[in-house]
Amino acid sequence: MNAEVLKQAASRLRAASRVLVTSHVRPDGDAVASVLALGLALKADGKQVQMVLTDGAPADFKHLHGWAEIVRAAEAPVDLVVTVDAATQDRCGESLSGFPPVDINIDHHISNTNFGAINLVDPAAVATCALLAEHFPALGLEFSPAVIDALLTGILTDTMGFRTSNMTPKAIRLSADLIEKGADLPALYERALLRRSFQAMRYWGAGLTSLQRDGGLVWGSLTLADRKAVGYPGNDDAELVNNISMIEGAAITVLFVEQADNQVKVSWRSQGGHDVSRIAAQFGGGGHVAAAGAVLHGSLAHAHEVVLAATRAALQ
Ligand SMILES: [Mn+2]
Repeated sequence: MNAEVLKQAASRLRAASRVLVTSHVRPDGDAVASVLALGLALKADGKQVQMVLTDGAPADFKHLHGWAEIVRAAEAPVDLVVTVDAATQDRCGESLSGFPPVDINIDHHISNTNFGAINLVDPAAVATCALLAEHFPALGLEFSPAVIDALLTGILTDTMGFRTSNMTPKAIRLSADLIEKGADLPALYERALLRRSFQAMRYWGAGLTSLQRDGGLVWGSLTLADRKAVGYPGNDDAELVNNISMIEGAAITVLFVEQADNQVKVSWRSQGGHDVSRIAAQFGGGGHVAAAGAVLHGSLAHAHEVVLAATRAALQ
C-alpha cells in the first residue's frame, strides 16, 4: 500500500465531521464488519457517522457491537463518503444515491475499479477487514474492543475460517494481533461460521436428503415447499452449497434453490479446477473458477434438465 495514499486518506478522515460509511448489497460478513470497524472507530473519534447497508445488516452478525446502528439509508448532509469491500460503486446499491462522489474507496477485490477520489485497494488482502487491521494506525484510527471483534469477524468470514486458497501468513499474523488485543477467536468463529438457526438446520436436512450423484457430478435441490415445511425465512440456501461441495469425489456440485417467482437460483462449486463460472455464464450468471451462480427463469424441473446437461458437458 502506497504510504502517500494512506496519508491522504488519514488526513481526509481527520478533517471530516459527518461521515457516510457503506458497503455492498447482499452484505457478507466482511462487508458488515468493515462498515462497523471503520464506522465505530470514527465515532469514537467524535465524528457523526452513518453506517449504511442498503439491504440492512444480516441477523447473523447481530452479536457485533454497533450492529443495530446500521441503517438502510443515510440522511444528508455528509462531508465524507467512504465505501468498504465494494468492487464498484454500483455494488453499493441505493446507499450512495443523492450523495457526493466517493471520497475514499477501501477494498480488496481484484476487480475494484478505483472509483474513489482516494483508493486504498489491495487485492493481496484476504478481506477488507484485514486491510483495515493492517492500516488502522496509519489511518489515525484506534482499536477498541468492538473494532477488534469486527475486524477478526471480517477476516474469518472471507477466509471461511482461515481455509481459503488465498490465505497468507500475514493474514494469520494480523489475526493473531487482534487476538492479542482481546478478540475472542473461538466465540467469534462460532458466531460467524458455525451457529445456525433450528430452521436452517432442518432446511439443510431437506437439501441433504435430495442429493443425487452421477460420477463426479453431485446435485441437490431446495424447494419452496421445503422452506415452508421448516419455516426457513430466507430465499437462499442457508449456505448449504459450501458444505455439499466438500463431498469426496464431487468434481462439480450444483444446488438448485426454487424461488417464488418461477425462477430458480443455481449455485455451482468445483473441486480440482473445473471452471464453473463458464457454465454459469451460459445461463447469464457468473462468478469464479471454483464458485459461480445464475438465476434461471422457469420451473425447477426445467432448470434441472438444462443445467445438469451443461454441467455434464463441462465435466467431459
Ligand atoms: Mn471482502
